[in-house]
Amino acid sequence: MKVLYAPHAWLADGWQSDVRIGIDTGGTIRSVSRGAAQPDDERAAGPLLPGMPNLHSHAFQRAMAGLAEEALNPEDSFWTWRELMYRLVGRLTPEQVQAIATHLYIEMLKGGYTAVAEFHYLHHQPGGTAYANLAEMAERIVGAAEASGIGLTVLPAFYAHGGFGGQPLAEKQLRFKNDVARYLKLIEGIDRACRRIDAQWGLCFHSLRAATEADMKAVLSAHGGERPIHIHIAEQTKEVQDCLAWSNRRPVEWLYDKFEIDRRWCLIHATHASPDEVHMMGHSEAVVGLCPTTEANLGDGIFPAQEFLASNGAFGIGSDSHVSVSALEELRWLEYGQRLKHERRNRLSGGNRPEVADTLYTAALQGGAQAMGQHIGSIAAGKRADLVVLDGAHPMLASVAPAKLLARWLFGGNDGWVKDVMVGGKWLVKDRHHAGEEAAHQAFSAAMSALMAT
Ligand code: NGQ
Ligand code: ZN
Repeated sequence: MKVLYAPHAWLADGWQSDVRIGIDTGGTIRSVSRGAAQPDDERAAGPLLPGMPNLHSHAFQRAMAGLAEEALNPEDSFWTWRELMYRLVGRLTPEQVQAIATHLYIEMLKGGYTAVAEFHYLHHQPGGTAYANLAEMAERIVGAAEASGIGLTVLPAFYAHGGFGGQPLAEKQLRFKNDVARYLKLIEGIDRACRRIDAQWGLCFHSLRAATEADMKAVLSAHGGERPIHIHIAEQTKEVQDCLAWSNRRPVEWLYDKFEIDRRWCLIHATHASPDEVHMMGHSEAVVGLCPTTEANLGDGIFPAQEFLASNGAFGIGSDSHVSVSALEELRWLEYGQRLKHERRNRLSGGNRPEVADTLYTAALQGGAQAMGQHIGSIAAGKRADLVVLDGAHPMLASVAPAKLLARWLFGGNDGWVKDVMVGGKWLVKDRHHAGEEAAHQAFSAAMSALMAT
């Protein structure tokens, strides 16, 4: 058992000073107490926060971040971006996926994320033939998590159709394809790989476009447990229109109609939710997975977050396509989207917490932890020791009252203020450096050169 002393730490009831955290050799927090530092204590070099869960990632898309920002068509949209994304999908090898993901996960750690839920749908070879090892691609994701040390929940996405009502897939989508039987087989391989590094896995349906009601029911009846269940939903108005044309219901409405939506569910985006749907989601225990920088980048629209929070809704954040790999930037843009929409300031504050940053950070920790299905998200006994230390010597932080620390960082700071990062009791980032970063940079650069040449 070691003890980490922090001059200021973000506990369930807000900032506390002189906090001593007992961490066992397995990396779990065993005690949290108040008191002066003892001679053997390790000292955090600044304010201590729980690390942020990143509840939605498509790791391979990091390879194209910033490379699809060229106006090629006056109607450029999510759907034209998707065509560019599919070009990348058509070329990636397992080695490249691992190199991209490893590099990305190290970036995530430095950006304040200590766990990631990988919404994984690139399963097979180009054309759709399975790899000799059915779980080859998923094992590359597990390998990346292992090399970086980040906490992982793998979400193998079920993807069998190209539109509502079981439409066939396009050729370029065949790498994603499984039927229910092969999907369940794939999960067996993923379960084995996850056990090796103490990662979690959950169930996942790519979208209502990609899975039929029968598919979803078959998967859910094979795995009825407590695992998280993720799905993309209502990100685009076209998806809402297609769903209405097909079923006479909106996507969120359809989902709540057909399934018991409980705390296992994480609804990714839910951008175009009607007031009734906002109410339904808010009054269920599901988490909404918001990815503000990707949603902005893709021109999705703005989620009604203010109304959702007023309905008691739970949310977490994800970096999704990784145009930004920064917990701070997701939270900041979540709030800024609401300000731009409502033409007012300080929109997302909750309960008795007037500081917007405090509400954003706490809510995203809680929602993220739930959606990952892991014992993380707070500095408390029984939770994994996933911690972020801000640079206490930074003049912008050193001069600020403890109650303003989070706001100072989220609205006035940047990722460079993240100094040290711990996952499961191990320091992975020390003084802004990760021990694996040089090797990861090299492998990433090699993968990028090869991709650019094809
Ligand atoms: C994805 N990504 O699966 O990677 C999706 C786009 C789709 C985002 N929505 C593809 N950010 O939804 O069909
Ligand atoms: Zn996504």
